[in-house]
Amino acid sequence: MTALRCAVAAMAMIFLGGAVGEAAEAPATLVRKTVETFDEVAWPPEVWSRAAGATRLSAEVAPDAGGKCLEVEVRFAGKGFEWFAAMPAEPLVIPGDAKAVTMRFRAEDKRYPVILNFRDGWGRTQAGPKKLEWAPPPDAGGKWATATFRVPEDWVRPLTLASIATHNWSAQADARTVRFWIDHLEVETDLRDADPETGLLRTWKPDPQPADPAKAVKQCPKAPLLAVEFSTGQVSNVFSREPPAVALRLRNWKPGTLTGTVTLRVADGDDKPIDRQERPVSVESAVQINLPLKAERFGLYRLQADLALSDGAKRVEKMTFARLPPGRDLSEAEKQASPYGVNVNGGGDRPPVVPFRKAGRVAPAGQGRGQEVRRLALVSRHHAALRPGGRQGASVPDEEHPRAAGQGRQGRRTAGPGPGVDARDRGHRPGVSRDHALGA
Ligand SMILES: [Ca+2]
Repeated sequence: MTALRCAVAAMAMIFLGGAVGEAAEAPATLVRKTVETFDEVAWPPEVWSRAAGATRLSAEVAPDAGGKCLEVEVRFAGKGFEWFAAMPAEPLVIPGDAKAVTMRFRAEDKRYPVILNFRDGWGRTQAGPKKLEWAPPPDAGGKWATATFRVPEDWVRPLTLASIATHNWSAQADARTVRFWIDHLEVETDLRDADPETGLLRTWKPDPQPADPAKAVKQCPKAPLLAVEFSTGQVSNVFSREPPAVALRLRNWKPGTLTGTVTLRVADGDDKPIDRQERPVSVESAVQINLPLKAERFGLYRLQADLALSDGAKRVEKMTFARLPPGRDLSEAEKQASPYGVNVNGGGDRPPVVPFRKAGRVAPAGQGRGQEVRRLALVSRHHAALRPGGRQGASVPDEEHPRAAGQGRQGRRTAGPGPGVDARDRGHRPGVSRDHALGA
Protein backbone atom coordinates (compact mmCIF):
# COMPACT_ATOMS: atom_id res chain seq x y z
CA MET A 1 0.00 0.00 0.00
CA THR A 2 1.42 3.35 -0.96
CA ALA A 3 1.71 6.22 1.45
CA LEU A 4 -0.99 8.06 -0.51
CA ARG A 5 -3.40 5.14 -0.20
CA CYS A 6 -2.67 4.94 3.53
CA ALA A 7 -3.42 8.64 3.89
CA VAL A 8 -6.70 8.29 1.94
CA ALA A 9 -7.70 5.26 4.03
CA ALA A 10 -6.89 7.14 7.24
CA MET A 11 -8.92 10.16 6.10
CA ALA A 12 -11.82 7.89 5.16
CA MET A 13 -11.69 6.33 8.62
CA ILE A 14 -11.67 9.77 10.25
CA PHE A 15 -14.60 10.81 8.07
CA LEU A 16 -16.50 7.62 8.85
CA GLY A 17 -15.68 7.99 12.53
CA GLY A 18 -17.09 11.51 12.47
CA ALA A 19 -20.22 10.35 10.67
CA VAL A 20 -20.76 7.51 13.14
CA GLY A 21 -20.19 9.92 16.01
CA GLU A 22 -22.82 12.30 14.65
CA ALA A 23 -25.25 9.45 14.04
CA ALA A 24 -24.80 8.35 17.66
CA GLU A 25 -25.78 11.84 18.81
CA ALA A 26 -29.07 11.91 16.90
CA PRO A 27 -30.08 8.50 15.55
CA ALA A 28 -33.23 8.28 13.45
CA THR A 29 -34.78 6.21 16.21
CA LEU A 30 -34.52 9.04 18.77
CA VAL A 31 -37.93 10.67 19.30
CA ARG A 32 -39.04 13.62 21.40
CA LYS A 33 -42.70 13.48 22.41
CA THR A 34 -45.04 15.53 24.57
CA VAL A 35 -46.44 12.96 26.96
CA GLU A 36 -48.78 15.23 28.92
CA THR A 37 -50.12 18.72 28.24
CA PHE A 38 -52.51 18.83 31.22
CA ASP A 39 -54.99 20.49 28.87
CA GLU A 40 -57.66 17.76 29.11
CA VAL A 41 -57.47 15.74 32.31
CA ALA A 42 -55.95 16.30 35.75
CA TRP A 43 -53.86 13.51 37.26
CA PRO A 44 -55.86 12.11 40.20
CA PRO A 45 -54.39 11.91 43.72
CA GLU A 46 -52.68 8.68 44.66
CA VAL A 47 -55.03 7.05 47.15
CA TRP A 48 -52.25 6.21 49.61
CA SER A 49 -51.13 9.85 49.98
CA ARG A 50 -50.49 10.63 53.66
CA ALA A 51 -51.47 14.30 53.37
CA ALA A 52 -54.86 15.61 52.31
CA GLY A 53 -54.98 17.43 49.03
CA ALA A 54 -56.52 17.86 45.61
CA THR A 55 -55.53 18.23 41.98
CA ARG A 56 -57.23 20.27 39.29
CA LEU A 57 -56.61 21.85 35.94
CA SER A 58 -55.63 25.52 36.10
CA ALA A 59 -55.32 28.27 33.50
CA GLU A 60 -52.14 29.64 35.13
CA VAL A 61 -49.93 28.02 32.51
CA ALA A 62 -46.22 28.35 31.83
CA PRO A 63 -45.29 31.20 29.42
CA ASP A 64 -44.16 28.72 26.74
CA ALA A 65 -47.05 26.28 27.20
CA GLY A 66 -50.69 26.55 26.28
CA GLY A 67 -54.08 25.31 27.39
CA LYS A 68 -54.08 24.43 31.06
CA CYS A 69 -51.71 23.01 33.64
CA LEU A 70 -51.96 20.72 36.65
CA GLU A 71 -52.40 22.49 39.98
CA VAL A 72 -51.65 20.45 43.08
CA GLU A 73 -52.82 21.68 46.47
CA VAL A 74 -51.64 19.85 49.58
CA ARG A 75 -52.88 20.48 53.12
CA PHE A 76 -50.15 19.47 55.57
CA ALA A 77 -51.42 18.91 59.11
CA GLY A 78 -48.09 19.78 60.76
CA LYS A 79 -48.09 16.60 62.82
CA GLY A 80 -45.05 14.81 61.44
CA PHE A 81 -43.91 13.55 58.06
CA GLU A 82 -46.54 13.57 55.32
CA TRP A 83 -46.47 13.27 51.54
CA PHE A 84 -48.89 13.71 48.67
CA ALA A 85 -48.72 12.35 45.13
CA ALA A 86 -50.76 12.53 41.94
CA MET A 87 -50.45 9.83 39.32
CA PRO A 88 -51.20 9.71 35.59
CA ALA A 89 -54.80 8.79 34.84
CA GLU A 90 -53.36 5.97 32.73
CA PRO A 91 -49.96 4.28 33.13
CA LEU A 92 -47.26 6.25 31.33
CA VAL A 93 -44.64 3.71 30.25
CA ILE A 94 -41.86 5.14 28.07
CA PRO A 95 -40.99 2.68 25.30
CA GLY A 96 -37.35 2.15 24.37
CA ASP A 97 -34.34 3.66 26.09
CA ALA A 98 -35.59 6.77 27.90
CA LYS A 99 -32.98 9.51 27.61
CA ALA A 100 -34.47 12.67 29.08
CA VAL A 101 -37.59 14.12 30.70
CA THR A 102 -38.43 17.83 30.56
CA MET A 103 -41.09 19.59 32.60
CA ARG A 104 -42.33 23.08 33.33
CA PHE A 105 -43.11 23.71 36.99
CA ARG A 106 -43.66 26.38 39.56
CA ALA A 107 -43.50 26.09 43.34
CA GLU A 108 -44.51 28.61 46.00
CA ASP A 109 -42.36 27.33 48.84
CA LYS A 110 -38.90 25.80 48.34
CA ARG A 111 -39.20 23.72 51.52
CA TYR A 112 -41.64 21.45 49.67
CA PRO A 113 -39.81 19.82 46.73
CA VAL A 114 -41.54 19.00 43.46
CA ILE A 115 -40.61 15.37 42.77
CA LEU A 116 -41.10 13.26 39.67
CA ASN A 117 -41.18 9.59 40.67
CA PHE A 118 -40.20 6.80 38.27
CA ARG A 119 -40.69 3.06 38.23
CA ASP A 120 -38.06 1.03 36.42
CA GLY A 121 -38.32 -1.94 34.06
CA TRP A 122 -38.31 -4.29 37.06
CA GLY A 123 -41.23 -2.48 38.70
CA ARG A 124 -39.05 -0.86 41.35
CA THR A 125 -39.28 2.70 42.71
CA GLN A 126 -35.91 2.26 44.38
CA ALA A 127 -32.70 0.57 43.21
CA GLY A 128 -30.64 -0.39 46.24
CA PRO A 129 -30.45 2.70 48.45
CA LYS A 130 -31.25 5.04 45.55
CA LYS A 131 -34.80 6.27 44.98
CA LEU A 132 -35.77 6.53 41.33
CA GLU A 133 -36.83 10.16 41.52
CA TRP A 134 -35.96 13.61 40.26
CA ALA A 135 -36.49 16.82 42.22
CA PRO A 136 -35.29 19.83 40.17
CA PRO A 137 -34.64 23.08 42.03
CA PRO A 138 -37.55 25.52 41.61
CA ASP A 139 -37.18 29.13 40.50
CA ALA A 140 -36.05 31.24 43.46
CA GLY A 141 -38.64 33.92 42.71
CA GLY A 142 -41.55 31.46 42.53
CA LYS A 143 -41.83 31.81 38.74
CA TRP A 144 -42.24 29.06 36.14
CA ALA A 145 -39.05 27.12 35.39
CA THR A 146 -38.16 24.50 32.79
CA ALA A 147 -35.93 21.65 33.84
CA THR A 148 -34.55 18.61 32.02
CA PHE A 149 -33.57 15.34 33.64
CA ARG A 150 -30.96 13.17 31.92
CA VAL A 151 -31.96 9.64 32.89
CA PRO A 152 -28.97 7.77 34.42
CA GLU A 153 -27.62 5.01 32.18
CA ASP A 154 -27.89 2.39 34.93
CA TRP A 155 -31.64 2.72 35.46
CA VAL A 156 -33.44 -0.35 34.13
CA ARG A 157 -35.63 0.38 31.09
CA PRO A 158 -38.44 0.70 30.15
CA LEU A 159 -39.16 3.50 32.61
CA THR A 160 -42.61 4.52 33.80
CA LEU A 161 -43.55 8.03 34.91
CA ALA A 162 -45.18 6.93 38.17
CA SER A 163 -46.27 10.12 39.91
CA ILE A 164 -45.61 13.75 40.77
CA ALA A 165 -45.26 14.37 44.48
CA THR A 166 -44.19 16.58 47.36
CA HIS A 167 -43.51 16.10 51.08
CA ASN A 168 -42.96 18.12 54.24
CA TRP A 169 -39.64 16.63 55.38
CA SER A 170 -38.16 20.11 56.00
CA ALA A 171 -41.25 21.54 57.73
CA GLN A 172 -42.94 18.69 59.57
CA ALA A 173 -44.39 20.86 62.34
CA ASP A 174 -45.97 23.41 59.98
CA ALA A 175 -49.71 23.18 59.37
CA ARG A 176 -49.80 24.70 55.91
CA THR A 177 -51.50 24.54 52.54
CA VAL A 178 -48.92 24.27 49.77
CA ARG A 179 -49.50 24.59 46.04
CA PHE A 180 -47.40 23.78 43.00
CA TRP A 181 -48.01 23.63 39.25
CA ILE A 182 -46.78 21.31 36.49
CA ASP A 183 -47.12 21.64 32.73
CA HIS A 184 -46.02 20.18 29.42
CA LEU A 185 -44.08 16.99 30.18
CA GLU A 186 -41.79 15.97 27.33
CA VAL A 187 -39.80 12.78 26.91
CA GLU A 188 -36.85 11.92 24.70
CA THR A 189 -36.37 8.22 24.06
CA ASP A 190 -34.44 5.99 21.67
CA LEU A 191 -36.69 3.38 20.06
CA ARG A 192 -33.86 1.39 18.48
CA ASP A 193 -34.46 -1.65 20.69
CA ALA A 194 -38.23 -1.30 20.92
CA ASP A 195 -40.18 -3.82 18.85
CA PRO A 196 -42.01 -1.80 16.16
CA GLU A 197 -45.13 -3.96 16.50
CA THR A 198 -45.46 -4.36 20.27
CA GLY A 199 -43.15 -1.67 21.66
CA LEU A 200 -41.58 -4.31 23.92
CA LEU A 201 -37.92 -3.67 24.71
CA ARG A 202 -35.81 -6.38 23.08
CA THR A 203 -32.93 -5.86 25.51
CA TRP A 204 -35.07 -6.37 28.62
CA LYS A 205 -34.15 -9.21 30.96
CA PRO A 206 -35.75 -10.11 34.30
CA ASP A 207 -34.04 -9.08 37.54
CA PRO A 208 -31.48 -11.86 38.26
CA GLN A 209 -31.66 -11.20 42.01
CA PRO A 210 -35.10 -9.86 42.87
CA ALA A 211 -35.65 -8.68 46.45
CA ASP A 212 -38.93 -10.62 46.51
CA PRO A 213 -39.01 -13.40 43.87
CA ALA A 214 -42.79 -13.76 44.24
CA LYS A 215 -43.32 -10.10 43.27
CA ALA A 216 -40.60 -9.96 40.63
CA VAL A 217 -41.67 -8.67 37.22
CA LYS A 218 -41.59 -11.67 34.87
CA GLN A 219 -42.26 -9.91 31.58
CA CYS A 220 -41.15 -6.67 29.99
CA PRO A 221 -43.64 -3.89 30.84
CA LYS A 222 -45.89 -3.18 27.87
CA ALA A 223 -45.30 0.10 26.07
CA PRO A 224 -47.11 0.14 22.71
CA LEU A 225 -45.78 2.66 20.19
CA LEU A 226 -49.37 3.45 19.22
CA ALA A 227 -52.12 3.47 21.84
CA VAL A 228 -55.74 3.92 20.77
CA GLU A 229 -58.64 4.25 23.17
CA PHE A 230 -62.29 5.00 22.63
CA SER A 231 -64.20 5.99 25.74
CA THR A 232 -67.49 7.64 26.59
CA GLY A 233 -66.29 8.52 30.10
CA GLN A 234 -69.63 7.26 31.43
CA VAL A 235 -70.05 4.13 33.52
CA SER A 236 -71.61 1.43 31.31
CA ASN A 237 -71.84 4.09 28.56
CA VAL A 238 -75.12 5.42 29.97
CA PHE A 239 -75.85 9.10 29.26
CA SER A 240 -78.59 11.13 30.89
CA ARG A 241 -77.72 14.76 31.62
CA GLU A 242 -74.62 14.54 29.40
CA PRO A 243 -74.91 14.86 25.62
CA PRO A 244 -73.83 11.50 24.11
CA ALA A 245 -70.22 11.67 22.94
CA VAL A 246 -67.20 9.45 22.59
CA ALA A 247 -63.60 10.51 23.10
CA LEU A 248 -60.87 9.10 20.91
CA ARG A 249 -57.47 9.22 22.57
CA LEU A 250 -54.33 8.51 20.60
CA ARG A 251 -50.76 8.32 21.80
CA ASN A 252 -48.03 8.04 19.17
CA TRP A 253 -44.42 7.24 20.08
CA LYS A 254 -43.40 6.60 16.48
CA PRO A 255 -41.21 9.20 14.74
CA GLY A 256 -43.17 11.99 13.07
CA THR A 257 -46.91 12.51 12.77
CA LEU A 258 -49.55 9.91 11.98
CA THR A 259 -52.61 10.98 10.03
CA GLY A 260 -55.79 9.14 9.12
CA THR A 261 -59.53 8.97 9.44
CA VAL A 262 -61.99 7.91 12.08
CA THR A 263 -65.44 6.78 10.95
CA LEU A 264 -68.33 6.56 13.41
CA ARG A 265 -71.47 4.58 12.67
CA VAL A 266 -74.42 4.82 15.04
CA ALA A 267 -77.34 2.37 14.86
CA ASP A 268 -80.37 2.03 17.08
CA GLY A 269 -81.19 -0.94 19.30
CA ASP A 270 -82.61 -2.80 16.28
CA ASP A 271 -79.38 -2.17 14.30
CA LYS A 272 -81.09 0.37 12.02
CA PRO A 273 -78.45 2.91 10.87
CA ILE A 274 -78.96 6.37 12.39
CA ASP A 275 -75.81 8.30 11.59
CA ARG A 276 -72.43 8.06 9.91
CA GLN A 277 -69.66 10.60 10.28
CA GLU A 278 -66.05 10.75 9.21
CA ARG A 279 -63.30 12.90 10.66
CA PRO A 280 -59.63 13.35 9.84
CA VAL A 281 -57.21 12.69 12.68
CA SER A 282 -53.60 13.68 13.18
CA VAL A 283 -51.35 12.78 16.08
CA GLU A 284 -47.75 13.79 16.61
CA SER A 285 -47.52 12.89 20.33
CA ALA A 286 -50.92 12.55 22.00
CA VAL A 287 -54.35 13.88 21.18
CA GLN A 288 -57.90 13.64 22.46
CA ILE A 289 -60.73 14.14 19.99
CA ASN A 290 -64.24 14.53 21.39
CA LEU A 291 -66.84 13.24 18.97
CA PRO A 292 -70.51 14.05 19.65
CA LEU A 293 -72.84 11.13 18.91
CA LYS A 294 -76.16 11.57 17.17
CA ALA A 295 -78.66 9.90 19.50
CA GLU A 296 -81.66 12.13 19.88
CA ARG A 297 -84.19 9.64 21.18
CA PHE A 298 -83.98 7.93 24.53
CA GLY A 299 -82.98 4.31 24.22
CA LEU A 300 -80.27 1.88 23.32
CA TYR A 301 -77.70 2.48 20.57
CA ARG A 302 -74.82 0.66 18.96
CA LEU A 303 -71.63 2.43 17.94
CA GLN A 304 -68.94 1.19 15.62
CA ALA A 305 -65.81 3.29 15.31
CA ASP A 306 -63.22 2.53 12.62
CA LEU A 307 -59.81 4.14 12.76
CA ALA A 308 -57.30 3.95 9.89
CA LEU A 309 -53.87 5.58 10.19
CA SER A 310 -51.05 6.40 7.77
CA ASP A 311 -48.76 3.71 9.23
CA GLY A 312 -51.28 1.08 8.18
CA ALA A 313 -52.72 0.66 11.69
CA LYS A 314 -56.43 -0.11 11.84
CA ARG A 315 -58.64 -0.32 14.90
CA VAL A 316 -62.30 -1.20 15.22
CA GLU A 317 -64.25 -0.45 18.38
CA LYS A 318 -67.81 -1.60 18.96
CA MET A 319 -69.78 -0.43 21.95
CA THR A 320 -73.36 -0.21 23.15
CA PHE A 321 -74.54 2.99 24.75
CA ALA A 322 -77.84 4.27 26.11
CA ARG A 323 -79.48 7.63 26.43
CA LEU A 324 -81.89 8.07 29.33
CA PRO A 325 -84.05 11.03 30.33
CA PRO A 326 -82.50 13.06 33.18
CA GLY A 327 -83.99 11.99 36.50
CA ARG A 328 -85.74 14.32 38.89
CA ASP A 329 -83.62 15.56 41.81
CA LEU A 330 -85.12 14.28 45.05
CA SER A 331 -84.96 15.88 48.46
CA GLU A 332 -83.23 14.11 51.33
CA ALA A 333 -86.66 13.57 52.94
CA GLU A 334 -87.99 11.89 49.77
CA LYS A 335 -84.98 9.60 49.64
CA GLN A 336 -85.25 8.63 53.29
CA ALA A 337 -88.99 8.03 52.96
CA SER A 338 -88.41 5.35 50.35
CA PRO A 339 -88.92 1.78 51.52
CA TYR A 340 -86.44 0.49 48.91
CA GLY A 341 -82.69 0.08 49.04
CA VAL A 342 -79.89 -1.50 47.07
CA ASN A 343 -76.78 -2.96 48.63
CA VAL A 344 -73.59 -2.98 46.57
CA ASN A 345 -70.49 -4.71 47.85
CA GLY A 346 -67.11 -3.33 46.81
CA GLY A 347 -68.25 -0.48 44.57
CA GLY A 348 -64.70 0.70 43.95
CA ASP A 349 -63.96 3.47 41.51
CA ARG A 350 -66.66 2.59 39.04
CA PRO A 351 -69.67 1.71 41.14
CA PRO A 352 -72.11 -0.33 39.06
CA VAL A 353 -74.95 1.64 40.66
CA VAL A 354 -74.26 4.74 38.55
CA PRO A 355 -76.29 3.61 35.52
CA PHE A 356 -79.12 2.70 37.90
CA ARG A 357 -78.92 6.16 39.42
CA LYS A 358 -79.32 7.61 35.94
CA ALA A 359 -82.33 5.37 35.46
CA GLY A 360 -83.94 7.06 38.45
CA ARG A 361 -82.71 5.12 41.47
CA VAL A 362 -81.39 7.79 43.80
CA ALA A 363 -78.63 7.44 46.40
CA PRO A 364 -79.02 9.28 49.72
CA ALA A 365 -76.61 12.19 50.19
CA GLY A 366 -73.24 11.70 51.88
CA GLN A 367 -72.20 8.53 50.08
CA GLY A 368 -68.43 8.41 49.76
CA ARG A 369 -66.25 6.85 47.12
CA GLY A 370 -65.04 3.37 47.98
CA GLN A 371 -67.74 2.81 50.54
CA GLU A 372 -68.54 -0.87 50.62
CA VAL A 373 -72.25 -0.70 51.06
CA ARG A 374 -74.44 1.83 49.35
CA ARG A 375 -78.10 2.25 50.01
CA LEU A 376 -80.19 3.58 47.23
CA ALA A 377 -83.73 4.72 47.44
CA LEU A 378 -85.90 3.58 44.59
CA VAL A 379 -88.31 6.45 44.61
CA SER A 380 -88.78 7.14 40.96
CA ARG A 381 -91.18 4.51 39.74
CA HIS A 382 -91.06 6.14 36.33
CA HIS A 383 -87.79 4.44 35.55
CA ALA A 384 -88.24 1.27 37.51
CA ALA A 385 -89.64 -0.53 34.50
CA LEU A 386 -86.88 0.59 32.17
CA ARG A 387 -86.18 -2.14 29.69
CA PRO A 388 -83.59 -2.60 26.95
CA GLY A 389 -84.60 -0.79 23.81
CA GLY A 390 -85.27 2.41 25.68
CA ARG A 391 -88.90 1.69 26.44
CA GLN A 392 -90.12 3.17 29.62
CA GLY A 393 -92.97 2.00 31.78
CA ALA A 394 -94.71 5.24 32.72
CA SER A 395 -96.91 3.92 35.48
CA VAL A 396 -97.19 7.29 37.23
CA PRO A 397 -99.08 10.15 35.57
CA ASP A 398 -96.74 12.53 33.78
CA GLU A 399 -97.78 15.59 35.76
CA GLU A 400 -96.15 14.07 38.86
CA HIS A 401 -92.85 14.02 36.99
CA PRO A 402 -92.50 17.30 35.09
CA ARG A 403 -89.50 16.31 32.97
CA ALA A 404 -91.25 13.19 31.78
CA ALA A 405 -94.30 15.12 30.64
CA GLY A 406 -95.01 14.65 26.95
CA GLN A 407 -92.41 11.95 26.65
CA GLY A 408 -94.84 9.19 25.85
CA ARG A 409 -94.69 5.59 26.88
CA GLN A 410 -92.13 4.60 24.31
CA GLY A 411 -89.73 7.45 25.01
CA ARG A 412 -90.23 8.74 21.48
CA ARG A 413 -89.89 12.40 22.30
CA THR A 414 -86.84 14.09 20.89
CA ALA A 415 -84.88 15.78 23.60
CA GLY A 416 -82.03 18.23 23.67
CA PRO A 417 -79.11 18.05 26.09
CA GLY A 418 -80.10 17.64 29.71
CA PRO A 419 -80.02 20.58 32.09
CA GLY A 420 -76.92 21.46 34.03
CA VAL A 421 -74.54 19.98 31.48
CA ASP A 422 -71.24 21.71 31.06
CA ALA A 423 -69.68 21.11 27.67
CA ARG A 424 -66.24 21.02 29.29
CA ASP A 425 -67.25 17.90 31.15
CA ARG A 426 -67.45 15.80 28.04
CA GLY A 427 -64.89 13.22 27.20
CA HIS A 428 -63.70 12.42 30.70
CA ARG A 429 -61.95 9.19 31.36
CA PRO A 430 -64.07 6.72 33.29
CA GLY A 431 -63.73 7.22 36.99
CA VAL A 432 -61.62 10.31 36.54
CA SER A 433 -63.12 13.73 36.92
CA ARG A 434 -61.61 17.10 36.19
CA ASP A 435 -61.29 17.97 39.85
CA HIS A 436 -60.31 15.44 42.44
CA ALA A 437 -60.74 16.08 46.12
CA LEU A 438 -59.43 13.84 48.85
CA GLY A 439 -59.35 13.97 52.59
CA ALA A 440 -60.62 16.63 54.96
CA1 LIG B 1 -50.68 22.77 29.09
